[in-house]
Amino acid sequence: MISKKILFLVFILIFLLLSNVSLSFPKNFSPHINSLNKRNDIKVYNLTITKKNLAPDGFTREMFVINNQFPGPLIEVNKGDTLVLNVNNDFDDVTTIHSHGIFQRGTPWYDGFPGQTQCDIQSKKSFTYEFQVNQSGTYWYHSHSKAQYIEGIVGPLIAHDPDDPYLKNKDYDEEIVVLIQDWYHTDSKILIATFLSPVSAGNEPTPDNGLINGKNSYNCSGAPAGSDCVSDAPLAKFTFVQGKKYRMRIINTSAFAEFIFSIDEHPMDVIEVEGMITQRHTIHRLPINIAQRYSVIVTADKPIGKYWMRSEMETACFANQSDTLNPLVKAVVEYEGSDGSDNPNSTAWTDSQATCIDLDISNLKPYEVQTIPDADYKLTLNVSFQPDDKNVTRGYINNSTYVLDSKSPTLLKVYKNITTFNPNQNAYIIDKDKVVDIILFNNDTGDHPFHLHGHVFWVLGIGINGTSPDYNSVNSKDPIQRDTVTVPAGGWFIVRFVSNNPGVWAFHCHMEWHVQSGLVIQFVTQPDKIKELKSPENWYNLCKY
Ligand SMILES: *[C@@H]1O[C@H](CO)[C@@H](O)[C@H](O)[C@H]1NC(C)=O
Ligand SMILES: *[C@@H]1O[C@H](CO)[C@@H](O)[C@H](O)[C@H]1NC(C)=O
Ligand SMILES: *[C@@H]1O[C@H](CO)[C@@H](O)[C@H](O)[C@H]1NC(C)=O
Ligand SMILES: *[C@@H]1O[C@H](CO)[C@@H](O)[C@H](O)[C@H]1NC(C)=O
Ligand SMILES: *[C@@H]1O[C@H](CO)[C@@H](O)[C@H](O)[C@H]1NC(C)=O
Ligand SMILES: *[C@@H]1O[C@H](CO)[C@@H](O)[C@H](O)[C@H]1NC(C)=O
Ligand SMILES: *[C@@H]1O[C@H](CO)[C@@H](O)[C@H](O)[C@H]1NC(C)=O
Ligand SMILES: *[C@@H]1O[C@H](CO)[C@@H](O)[C@H](O)[C@H]1NC(C)=O
Ligand SMILES: *[C@@H]1O[C@H](CO)[C@@H](O)[C@H](O)[C@H]1NC(C)=O
Ligand SMILES: *[C@@H]1O[C@H](CO)[C@@H](O)[C@H](O)[C@H]1NC(C)=O
Ligand SMILES: *[C@@H]1O[C@H](CO)[C@@H](O)[C@H](O)[C@H]1NC(C)=O
Ligand SMILES: *[C@@H]1O[C@H](CO)[C@@H](O)[C@H](O)[C@H]1NC(C)=O
Ligand SMILES: [Cu+2]
Repeated sequence: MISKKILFLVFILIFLLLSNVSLSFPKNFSPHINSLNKRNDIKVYNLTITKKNLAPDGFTREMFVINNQFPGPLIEVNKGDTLVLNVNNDFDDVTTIHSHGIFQRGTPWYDGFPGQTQCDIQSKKSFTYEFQVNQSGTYWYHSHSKAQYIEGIVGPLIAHDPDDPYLKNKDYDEEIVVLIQDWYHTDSKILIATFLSPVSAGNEPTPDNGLINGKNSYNCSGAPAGSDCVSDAPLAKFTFVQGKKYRMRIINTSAFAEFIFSIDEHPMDVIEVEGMITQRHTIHRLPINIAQRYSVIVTADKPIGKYWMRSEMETACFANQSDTLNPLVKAVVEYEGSDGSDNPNSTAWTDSQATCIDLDISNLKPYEVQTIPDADYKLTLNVSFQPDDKNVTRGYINNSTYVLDSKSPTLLKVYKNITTFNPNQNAYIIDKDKVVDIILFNNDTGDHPFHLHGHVFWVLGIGINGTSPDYNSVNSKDPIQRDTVTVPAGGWFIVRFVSNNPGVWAFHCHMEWHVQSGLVIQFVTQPDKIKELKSPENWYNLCKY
């Protein structure tokens, strides 16, 4: 007879395996794809934000950590779950948290955009964001205040779908999250002050380095004298088991730099673009702009050994080049069973890739056929950079540069029945349930990754400098849907979204420097319906300080 004690232990073990409790996950981010059976659960995360001296790449600087971690903890939900984020602001400035790509349907006050959807979370105060996630895919969360996300207030947010066709078909065994970003050694307050002064002439600060999952090495001979800097800091490491298939969820959390991502000698099959499952599409090198996300399936079918993971910064897109920047960010993919401490000697893919533009979306097809509605409202937006009356170069949309009004969020104004806004709020009211096309022209010599809050849009077409948009040649049959799209220098795009989510939704360039310089608009959608939604007490209390 088996003793009750053993039965109990076996029960505990099974419970631990099935539940979300992690016994030990030594790797950076290991999503739990085997805990999908619970539906409509409530997932609670405490995010305590503090400042700390850390050296992600060997160069020590003051930065932010969440729960003492950088990047912040992996947040995981299943489609249908309610996510509760208890944010504790434990440092000396205001903050906010935005869940990037999450629709916030019915909870527009939890979108986390200061001056648009909420008042700031004051220093030493807490705030709880609580919303249902009815979507699946690869997302991230970050501060939407100042330039805090590029200094550490950032982390991955994965929404699993038990019915994901690639999961059901056992096309992958495990998941790996890869966060790619650029990295600055100077405090963002100093960088912003310089950028928003006549001295910069609009040239953005050039990153000092790039990171993969918060790690890289740096050649300290490039650091200012007296810096606390150690060369050859350890790189991020990913372990592959030969024969296994991995879903790699790649998230670009850069402030400025675009990257091309690849793993030596391993092709990748794209299967997801920002929540939309696509048909398999094999590539070798993946361009991924700021705030964009892709899932790719990588098969560990090569000889046991070590291979470079490469994330190449596209410095050609930078206004200023840097002598000390090593644009090739590397991490190590190590097959279990490979020996020695030597570096990989693998060979890089050499496929050419046009620079400073998105992955060619004409090769990506939705997994499921969609019906694309016709547009009944077309909005033309012109992007430009111009010196203002103080000779500071700022970003303009239709000749108006956005000015943050953090004390009086637009959503709060809507609840006060105010629907006329200062022109510098760049507010566009969309009254009815409408299908909206944004035709955006870029009159600037740089490319810009534009992100729409609260929605995904169909990308009907993207054109480079010298071409003009033409409804006869764009794809309104089977385009992909995403929430971040890059307009090439001198080029244009047309995106289409269904405006049926009452709220205040930012549409902005995701380059942090350009948010600071005003390349932002906001859609106020269905103000009457907003007022039918009962905004919570804790949200009002944020404005009482
Ligand atoms: C979050 O913090 C609260 C209060 O400090 C604590 O009671 C709770 O257990 C924490 N929850 C998680 C999931 O860490
Ligand atoms: C999520 O989906 C369920 C079922 O379709 C629906 O009842 C609920 O209102 C949705 N919630 C949100 C936030 O979209
Ligand atoms: C404005 O700034 C630019 C770039 O720094 C400079 O070349 C130009 O002379 C300035 N113009 C005025 C009117 O100050
Ligand atoms: C860009 O380069 C110019 C010329 O080298 C330099 O004067 C300027 O300070 C640099 N700007 C930034 C933002 O690094
Ligand atoms: C670091 O940079 C210095 C100066 O450019 C160079 O001489 C040295 O070889 C570099 N070290 C490494 C390990 O790349
Ligand atoms: C991430 O986006 C930045 C900014 O557009 C870009 O420079 C960088 O190359 C991108 N990273 C990857 C891996 O594509
Ligand atoms: C890397 O080195 C190993 C061991 O020296 C060798 O067997 C392998 O062929 C090398 N791989 C490449 C791509 O050069
Ligand atoms: C935007 O730019 C396009 C092309 O440069 C021009 O035809 C159009 O009139 C401009 N629209 C606005 C609103 O400025
Ligand atoms: C933009 O605004 C400025 C200042 O109000 C004005 O001088 C200029 O003509 C405007 N440009 C366009 C293209 O409307
Ligand atoms: C807004 O207007 C509605 C009806 O038009 C009214 O019932 C409500 O009291 C007003 N709210 C405020 C804050 O003025
Ligand atoms: C586009 O840029 C050119 C050159 O900088 C400028 O003359 C023109 O007014 C700009 N047009 C718009 C619509 O901003
Ligand atoms: C577009 O191309 C034309 C012609 O080559 C060039 O003069 C112009 O500067 C380019 N515009 C931008 C914004 O890159
Ligand atoms: Cu931009």
